[in-house]
Amino acid sequence: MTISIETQTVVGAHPLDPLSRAEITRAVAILKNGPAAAETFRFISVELREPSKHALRAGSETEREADSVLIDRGTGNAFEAIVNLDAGIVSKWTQLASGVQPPFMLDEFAECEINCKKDPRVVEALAARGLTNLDLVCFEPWSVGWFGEDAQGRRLMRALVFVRQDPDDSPYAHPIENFVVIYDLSSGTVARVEDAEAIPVPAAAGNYLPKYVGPARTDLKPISITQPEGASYTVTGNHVQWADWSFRVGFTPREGLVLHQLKFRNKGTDRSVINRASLAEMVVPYGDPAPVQAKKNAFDSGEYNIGNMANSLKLGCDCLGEIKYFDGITTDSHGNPMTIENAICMHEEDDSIMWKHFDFREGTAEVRRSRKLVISFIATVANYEYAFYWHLFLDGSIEFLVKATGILSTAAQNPGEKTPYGQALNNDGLYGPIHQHLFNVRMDFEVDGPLNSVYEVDTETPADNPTFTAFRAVDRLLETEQAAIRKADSSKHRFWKVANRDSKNLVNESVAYRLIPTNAITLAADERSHVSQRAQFARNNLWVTAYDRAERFPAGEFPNQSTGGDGLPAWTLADRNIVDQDLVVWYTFGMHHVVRLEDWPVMPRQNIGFMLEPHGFFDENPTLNLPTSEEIATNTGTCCSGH
Ligand code: ABN
Ligand code: CU
Repeated sequence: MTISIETQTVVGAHPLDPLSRAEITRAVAILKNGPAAAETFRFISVELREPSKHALRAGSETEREADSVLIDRGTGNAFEAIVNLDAGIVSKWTQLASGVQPPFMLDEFAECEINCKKDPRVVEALAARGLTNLDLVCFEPWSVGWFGEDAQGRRLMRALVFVRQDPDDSPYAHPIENFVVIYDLSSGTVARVEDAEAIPVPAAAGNYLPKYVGPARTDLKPISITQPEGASYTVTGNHVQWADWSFRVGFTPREGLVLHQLKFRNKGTDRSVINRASLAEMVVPYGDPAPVQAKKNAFDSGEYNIGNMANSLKLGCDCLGEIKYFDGITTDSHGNPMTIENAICMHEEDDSIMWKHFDFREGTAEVRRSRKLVISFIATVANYEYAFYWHLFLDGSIEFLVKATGILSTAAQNPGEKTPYGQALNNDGLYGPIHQHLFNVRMDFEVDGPLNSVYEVDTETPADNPTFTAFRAVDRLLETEQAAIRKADSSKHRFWKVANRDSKNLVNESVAYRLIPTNAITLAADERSHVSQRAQFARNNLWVTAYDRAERFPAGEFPNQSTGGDGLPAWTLADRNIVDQDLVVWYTFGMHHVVRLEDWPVMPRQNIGFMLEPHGFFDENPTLNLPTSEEIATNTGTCCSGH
């Protein structure tokens, strides 16, 4: 079969712009015309292969290339391809090692549920538990992960099962405990039904829809955000300029939102801060040793491609104000471009005060308001929602914030029992097992240029301390990758500083940004657990690696069904020098989720995040030029970038 290949590439695209629909179509056609000709090929992802940053820095001509991951459903083999869109060729085609399982595709979720419902063993086992209306039964396909069993090259899902009481009822109130279906995507059949001790399905409902919870309160007056003169950002394609900040917006199926080339304008110069920043991995391990619960650990990003799960955001609900939306373009499993409209939202928010001083001698006050630019996306990963926000502030600080919401992944115990490994949510046997949400953000820092170093800064009391009042911050240079595998330590008020030792500030110190390690949790599971082997990135809060463009994801390129050791633990074995190097900082943080009654039936958002702050990057407070609120109200829009 010959497939016509669109010859047109997009003229004028920036080298870091995500692939357009036309480019995806062309890449897929080139692959289908070449090594992926068989009907059995499915496309896990087709995304921009970012040009080398050295080429970008040098301003060299770069080619438009696509990275694609594919799976041949005929053989079960997985492949990686590089497609050169300018030359119209597949420039690299690599079969992945047997057992490597790329992330799941969206239609595999649907397939699992449909085929589970058709399988006579499943139907019979459910009937034996008194469940005969399959329309109300929900199969929730998690990855099987890895628990020491050889999957023999099979691509396997582990479907937890829940039942609704009516079509709008929340299934998570009614888990069918000790009932799991292992579904084999390689053969398209149920591999086995794991049907152990039946526990009565909790009957009490746990609904949040208005039709169940009754009328909403009526005492809240509208908050209207108006920006009569529009927002203060300028968007050109995917390039954003806002106050002193500039950056490019990217989007990938694996990471969702990506920030590129983040710079801050200071004294007329755009100074680089971070070359590339994104959520690089997540893991949600459960601490309950009950047989079904002990096998729950979701690598929501690496197993399911969290960018593919991005919501189309709605004005007035997800984001408020003068919004600029960016679409996220990804693919369905046949390689058709799929546009997630309004996947990324960008807007300005008032942020209370930036600085103030009341001169009590004169009785006068100077106060300036802070505002932040918010760039965000929200992903639904089955039961949970994760809303990811980058906040840029006028003083050069940066926040990464995750709002975790959605619905607990629940379990059932016999009525009257109370497991110590979870929180009873009602008196009907429903409970929320204890678990963690661990995130890892990859930050390719370029503080005033690519060559940076990282210091650990602890506050210490000196040995010579006659007044007993002395304490001071002590910098310790982290010289190699092994030395830079660190944990936060609040007893030492620890933070980390990314410095450029060739760029000095007013007082001849290296300019730097600091990472404030808030929400600095690590894996609670024993080191000998399978999840701890597979998610080693989450055993420590800080990792620093020498830059290598192939090193993208901290649990490895393909964590689905991985057996562990890939990613950060493997790369850092080389123990490369990280002093005055092009380096990448990886920060693990998260939420230790000791479930509470208030998390049910839908969880009020929990905020989890960290700050990056300039630390001697500027010579003084960079917001002295902020106008007063009165001045902003009369601003003609002609003033004042940099000072
Ligand atoms: N939130 C865990 C999860 C992810 C994907 C599919 C099922 C469950
Ligand atoms: Cu949780």
